[in-house]
Amino acid sequence: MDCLFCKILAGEIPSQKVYEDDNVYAFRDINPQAPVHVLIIPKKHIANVLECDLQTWTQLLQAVQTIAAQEGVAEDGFRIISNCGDNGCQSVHHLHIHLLGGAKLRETMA
Ligand code: DGP
Repeated sequence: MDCLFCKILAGEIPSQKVYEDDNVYAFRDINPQAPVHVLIIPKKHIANVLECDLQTWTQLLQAVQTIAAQEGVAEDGFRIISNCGDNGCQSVHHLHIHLLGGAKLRETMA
């Protein structure tokens, strides 16, 4: 399967690791939209939100909590986004959560 994030998981493409456990990997976005911009992905290939099972969601959201604390954004706040499909402007078809923070974000989301 020709998946960019599977290649990052396999170490074929370098990434700046932020967090890893048995099921989840997180790394810095190559094109950061905020001082903290982390991508949180499941290690198993899941295309998008529509295909995600509850166990994986739980694992991803637990990682969000850990990473927010680790990155120092838990207290002041942050935003998580998962783009899905064409209208959602998903460009990489391996489920990922964007965690954005470290500054006041725009109030608009679309
Ligand atoms: P989305 O548009 O929601 O599918 O987000 C994909 C994100 O992936 C986008 O913010 C840029 C990021 N990205 C694309 N290629 C790479 C890469 O090779 N390395 C890293 N670290 N991030 C990447």
